Amino acid sequence: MRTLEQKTKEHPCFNAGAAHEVARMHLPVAPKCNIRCNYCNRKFDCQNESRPGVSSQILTPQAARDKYVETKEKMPNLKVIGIAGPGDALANYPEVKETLQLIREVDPDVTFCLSTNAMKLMKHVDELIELGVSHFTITINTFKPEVAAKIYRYVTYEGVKYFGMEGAELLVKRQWEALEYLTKQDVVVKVNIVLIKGINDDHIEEVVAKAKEYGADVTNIMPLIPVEGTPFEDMEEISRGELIKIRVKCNEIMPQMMHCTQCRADAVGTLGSRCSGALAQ
Ligand code: CLF
Ligand code: SF4
Repeated sequence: MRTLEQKTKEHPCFNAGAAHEVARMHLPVAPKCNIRCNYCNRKFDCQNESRPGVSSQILTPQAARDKYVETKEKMPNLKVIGIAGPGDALANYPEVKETLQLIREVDPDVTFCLSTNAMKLMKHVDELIELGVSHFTITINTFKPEVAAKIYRYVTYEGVKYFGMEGAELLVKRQWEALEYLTKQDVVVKVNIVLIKGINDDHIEEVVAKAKEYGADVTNIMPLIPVEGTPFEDMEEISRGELIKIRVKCNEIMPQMMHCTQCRADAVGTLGSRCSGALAQ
């Protein structure tokens, strides 16, 4: 059985050195979402952990297990299972739980990685850790509710939709609370930050500093890619050069992921390889 340290060493997102050696497989078992980001078009995958403009076929937990077994036979370097949508993993908790349980039955050692907006993380975190999830990603774009109110149209909590500042305050509070709790557990934690020009680009460094203060292991600044049909469709994109500059600056604060490929919710393979459609093969 590999230790947490070995699993991190052999995780293509958490260790750039493993990006071309070790494969990860996303299982698209989570179609629903419990918030509404202004950069999201729900015809496509969750942008908090994915390349926009592509949609994934949804798998049942059983089909996901079968797909994993089949893929592992062909891809012995497959060491990480990620749940990254296409909606929010925890808005589909029963399916996610069943998927993880079914895969553990056939492979006691594969690394479990999960990405979420954290709205429901506190409710499930202990059980997720018991199920074997060792690597977590939370997307946190700000700590300012007034900024969050510009990014999120609403959040759903206990069946009720909260709009504007009310929803923003709720989400921000729950995200940072979840981060603080998670980093005290024996797991590895990444914070994804979607950089949106004119919205949160003036305090990215502060978000990174706060993530560090809360105990995150790494942050991943991802550029917004505007998607047609969303409120942010006309937003200006940040250039590659500007992104690198911000990442390098933030790297002085805490470790940065520099090699994210903004892959899709059903991506399979190493990060450098063709990041799409592999499930259909
Ligand atoms: Fe998937 Fe994300 Fe786990 Fe990696 S992706 S759930 S941490 S196994 Fe990786 Fe893809 Fe970037 Fe995500 S390259 S979008 S950071
Ligand atoms: Fe879309 Fe992901 Fe935001 Fe949900 S969390 S609204 S799936 S971008």
